[in-house]
Amino acid sequence: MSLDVRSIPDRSARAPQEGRPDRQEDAPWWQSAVVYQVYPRSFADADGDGIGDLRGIASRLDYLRELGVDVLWLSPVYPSPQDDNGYDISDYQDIDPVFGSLADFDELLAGVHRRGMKLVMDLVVNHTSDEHPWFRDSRANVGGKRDWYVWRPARPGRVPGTPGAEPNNWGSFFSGPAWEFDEGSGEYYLHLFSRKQPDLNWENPRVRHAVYAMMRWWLERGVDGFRMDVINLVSKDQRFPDGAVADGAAHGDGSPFYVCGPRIHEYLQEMHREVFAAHPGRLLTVGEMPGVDVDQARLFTDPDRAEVDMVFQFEHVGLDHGPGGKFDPRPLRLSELKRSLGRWQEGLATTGWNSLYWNNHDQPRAVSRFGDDGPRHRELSAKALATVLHLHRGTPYVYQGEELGMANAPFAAVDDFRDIESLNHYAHAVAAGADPERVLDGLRRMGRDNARTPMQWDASPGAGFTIGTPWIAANPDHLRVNAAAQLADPSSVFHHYRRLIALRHGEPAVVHGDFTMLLPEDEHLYVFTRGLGGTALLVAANLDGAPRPLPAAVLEGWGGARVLVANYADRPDLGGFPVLRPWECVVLRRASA
Ligand code: ISL
Repeated sequence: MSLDVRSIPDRSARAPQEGRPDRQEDAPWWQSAVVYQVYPRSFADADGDGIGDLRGIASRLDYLRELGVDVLWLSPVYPSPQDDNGYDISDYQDIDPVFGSLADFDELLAGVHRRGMKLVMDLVVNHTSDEHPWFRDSRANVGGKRDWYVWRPARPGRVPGTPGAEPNNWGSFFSGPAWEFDEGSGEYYLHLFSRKQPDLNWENPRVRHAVYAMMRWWLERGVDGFRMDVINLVSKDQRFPDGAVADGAAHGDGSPFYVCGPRIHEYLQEMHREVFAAHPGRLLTVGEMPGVDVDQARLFTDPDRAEVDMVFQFEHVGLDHGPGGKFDPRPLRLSELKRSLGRWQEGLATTGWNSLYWNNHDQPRAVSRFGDDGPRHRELSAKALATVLHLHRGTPYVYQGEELGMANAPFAAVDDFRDIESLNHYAHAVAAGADPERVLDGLRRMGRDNARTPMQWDASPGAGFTIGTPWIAANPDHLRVNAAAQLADPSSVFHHYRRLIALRHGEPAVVHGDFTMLLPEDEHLYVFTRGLGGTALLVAANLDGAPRPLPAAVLEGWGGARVLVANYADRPDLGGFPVLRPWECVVLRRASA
């Protein structure tokens, strides 16, 4: 039987597991799902204040339905001083007025559910805002809250509050030391991120149970799961030793003492028992886990261990970081990318599950980073990258605007940036003597604000995002690159994503098939097969701007196979054209019966 994505029935009309082999009968729903991440600040602004909001999101749900995604992951919308755009939370059980109200939230959730989709909340519990009442009480040492956070005295023999007197040498992710001095008590508190994001003390069972109670409250309100921010950093080595100091670094690397720390599995199993176990089969849980390796990920996602469904790993988005870190990027070698993603496919093949992503609110735009955002190849390369990712085994995540091939923004000067990570990095690097132009260049290429410019709905002055002044400038390319234009064009990047998502819903081999990487050493071609029972898929992509021949051996046995997806309109099959044109991709299917 051949399968044409255009003939795949609408999801709402489909009996989900019908006709699948036994092995897939009981597969969790999220294995065949596609998640769409919304960064509320930048998605849609209903009230014209220049900042996106919940009513804005609600007004765009039909667009997501048209794209065909199953789940909406909402980045934080809780009350927050917005030091880190909402990843610094001052009240876990309310909505920030800038985004709306709890009533708006309930309406959004109902709208999501009415359309047969689910909604996953961002859970940020490694740290709170320093303006959270828990931290205020902790700092003032009232209400028994002192040990809800991580407080330590100065390094022995040092004068508290003077340079170098921090309890240890750990650096924060956002530049500077990971400890902040508190005049009132003469002690320091730990903050792995900004000084307005103090780390909670997970050693304290009261903290953990307060978090679990809050999670249950959201689940009772109807949300369908959690994306858990840096959840593998919550357990710290209680000795808090100094970390190794790399050449030229101002601070030590504390990560060996808090990445997948001593009690992390115990905590996640406890959370599962206390929160998730009451909702069997209903939720999606994904742990964001910087520094996690594939062996750890298998433990986290082994269903028998009852921790989380899947993790976000960072290996593939770290491959282009240079010796000076993420803001000192180096060219990506395709063979390294394939080695990395291939190892994750293999490592989680029989136990656990992958999440798949190129983009999120912390990463520069994939089409600029791994593709080619110039006029000739932007659409082709966006489609090729999407095809490669979506044909892997795992749950794909689409970040807002990725489905339009949105590109990095042309930031002219440091004043154009808003992100605390970029601004802190600039200030520290320039103060340390770095060339400001070079630092800016790093921010332009790798800065998180590239992902945070307004969603490009149409060609109007506010990009259809706002009628006011956006909090961060819209990319001027919205005149050409926007949803309105792409919805009307069947050959657009948007419709390519729609086809890939439909393919996942209709083709069990995409969801459950095994994975075999071909041509691992090739620096231009990304080629692999998927197989399930008598069905086989061949995915071949040229991730380069020059034509590249496909080795004949790859095509053996694929004569006459049906093309399921392609990004050049005139690609009938591979038989007569074993050369892949610039950024060309193709997915073939053959079935033995
Ligand atoms: O982008 C990064 C800094 O280089 C990452 O290390 C990022 O900080 C890390 O992936 C954790 O991200 C999450 O937690 C942060 C928040 O700023 C990010 O937006 C969030 O995704 C602190 O809550």
